[in-house]
Amino acid sequence: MEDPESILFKFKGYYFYKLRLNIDFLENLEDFEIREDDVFIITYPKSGTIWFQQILSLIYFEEHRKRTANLNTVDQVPFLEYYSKKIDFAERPSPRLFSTHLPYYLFPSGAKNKKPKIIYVYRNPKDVVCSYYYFFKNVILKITGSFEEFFEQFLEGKVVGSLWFDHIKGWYEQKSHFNIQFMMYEEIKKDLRGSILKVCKFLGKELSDEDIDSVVAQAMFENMKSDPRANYDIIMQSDGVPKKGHFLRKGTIGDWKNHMTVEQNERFDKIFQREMKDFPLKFIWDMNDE
Ligand code: PPS
Repeated sequence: MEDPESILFKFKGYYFYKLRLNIDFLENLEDFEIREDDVFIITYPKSGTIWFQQILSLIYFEEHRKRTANLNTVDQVPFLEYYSKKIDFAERPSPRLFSTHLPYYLFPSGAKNKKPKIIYVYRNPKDVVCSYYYFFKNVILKITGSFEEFFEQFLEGKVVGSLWFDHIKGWYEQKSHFNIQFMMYEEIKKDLRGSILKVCKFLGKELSDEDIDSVVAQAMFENMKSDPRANYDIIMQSDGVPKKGHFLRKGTIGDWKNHMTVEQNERFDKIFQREMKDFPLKFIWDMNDE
């Protein structure tokens, strides 16, 4: 297994990708000027970030919804701390849409006063670790090791996003300081339309039934996977290294059962029970779970 340090950058106790990290920006992130009408998607990696980028872009941009302009989702809802193109955020018209993997304590402090809308999307961490493994193996191309090795790294928090448990608990415990809506990947998967309506309500966006139909259709896994504006393949190709994988891999619930051994699963359950004791948000581990 390649030394994880070769792709990681540690800043104030939290691991970032070195690649495309805007380090100057990071140093000044605390003071980044927040607007009241900004909207943020916050995720731990591999929890539905690009899915929600697509959903937000479709909700906010009629030209995206109606396909009248050739918009790349990632440019419509750019990452705060990573860039595919350098963007002057101060010049961007409101409402600005962002995505980020930041932990609560690195988030711009102005958010506590300005109360921009924040959507925190979380996913069951067994599927996160599987999705993450394939991402490193086939997309980032930096690990040649086994799932077992990656699993250990994930449990140690030696991955981008650091410890999954700290990320979600941190945001949840701090929720009263923010205007934040928690959304579960698995619920979105099971009820895409209902989830989009819930998000529209939180955002104060009223779309016609026809517009909602269009958002739902274009946010479905198969449709995103085949849409070059939404599937991120363009970003993967941009560093000139041929990749074997895709950001949109399986998009399902319970793939962990195909990867984790009984022993790994039992260990994970024990850690989960210890770390998430009294944590009130629900988790779904299987497609058939309610
Ligand atoms: S990243 O690298 O952190 O931005 O990755 P992220 O986008 O958070 O997560 C990637 C996983 O989300 C799945 N995905 C979807 N699932 C269902 N429906 C739709 N429309 C969708 N879009 C993205 C994607 O397939 C990755 O999960 P896996 O399990 O690897 O397929």
